[in-house]
Amino acid sequence: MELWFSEFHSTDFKVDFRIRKQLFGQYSDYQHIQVFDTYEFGRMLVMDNVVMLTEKDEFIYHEMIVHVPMAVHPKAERVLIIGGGDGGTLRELCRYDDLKEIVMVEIDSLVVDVAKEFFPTVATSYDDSRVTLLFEDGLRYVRRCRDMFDIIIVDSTDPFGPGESLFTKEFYGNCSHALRDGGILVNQHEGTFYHNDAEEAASTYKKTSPIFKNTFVYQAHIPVYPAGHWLFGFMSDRYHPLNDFDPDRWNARDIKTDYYNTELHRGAFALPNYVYRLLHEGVLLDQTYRRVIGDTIWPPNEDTLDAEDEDRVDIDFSEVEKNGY
Ligand code: AG3
Repeated sequence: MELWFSEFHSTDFKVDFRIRKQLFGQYSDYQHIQVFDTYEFGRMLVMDNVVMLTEKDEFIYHEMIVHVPMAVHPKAERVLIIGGGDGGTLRELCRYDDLKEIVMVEIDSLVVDVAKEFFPTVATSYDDSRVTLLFEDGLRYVRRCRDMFDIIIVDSTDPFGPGESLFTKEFYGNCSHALRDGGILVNQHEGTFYHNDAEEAASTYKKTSPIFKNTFVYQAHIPVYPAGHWLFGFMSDRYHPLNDFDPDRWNARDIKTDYYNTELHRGAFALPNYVYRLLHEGVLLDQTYRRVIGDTIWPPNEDTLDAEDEDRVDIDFSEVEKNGY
């Protein structure tokens, strides 16, 4: 019998992974955690039915969430990771010899246990002497911090369940206080293609841009995440991700990477027009891609959303057919 795992990227679209074997499945106090051995992507970590990482493509996400801020900050010494229990972000950070301290605040200790047992190439750095690991709620932890970190990296789940509080104004405000002068906050910023992810990406940008002087979004191609395209947020009161970025300084460190490089650093901040529109004007791709199906419009617009069946005959679909919205 063939075994498949499906993740729904929208109500009407899913991806399927063919599975060799389920290696782990358990409810922690916070979420359902599963590990699968897949044919295409190697081992895969799934939380609440959402793919967190696979062995084959995790390098992209972890390199991009770490090396972009590290290549901009001229002298980072203390870094805070919120979430990140699988250890991938920590692994990339530990490659910087001049970091003095890395604090990681993960709410769910089972994620760390599972990563150590099933993902030895990801959870490589828990024994590094610079690391302090705390099992605690990230929001509550940053509330108590003032001027402590040069970089904060929010490596969270999607904004549902345990990750939800890490997408609030309160959390971002507290992060800005927890940063030292010239600090940088980076977060996983959701996707832009499917409705729910796009709404979260737009709302995250809306919440963070009033708090920091520089708020930018950069992108990466991540095959297993929805649409294979994911965003990261870059926020700082002092540093600009391109004007203050020194490629020679980073290249001199001679860190071997499989995705990140200093050319790509620049390119990652160049956003497609529809992404720009989403972030700055809140326009979802769905809105520009309306179409007529039978006697209705999908996705629904104001005319059709509340229309009773008998009213539909009065709706003029020609505009939608012509313009797409
Ligand atoms: N954290 C971001 C996961 C987002 C995935 N979303 C999705 N598949 N819908 C990944 C944790 C890796 N350290």
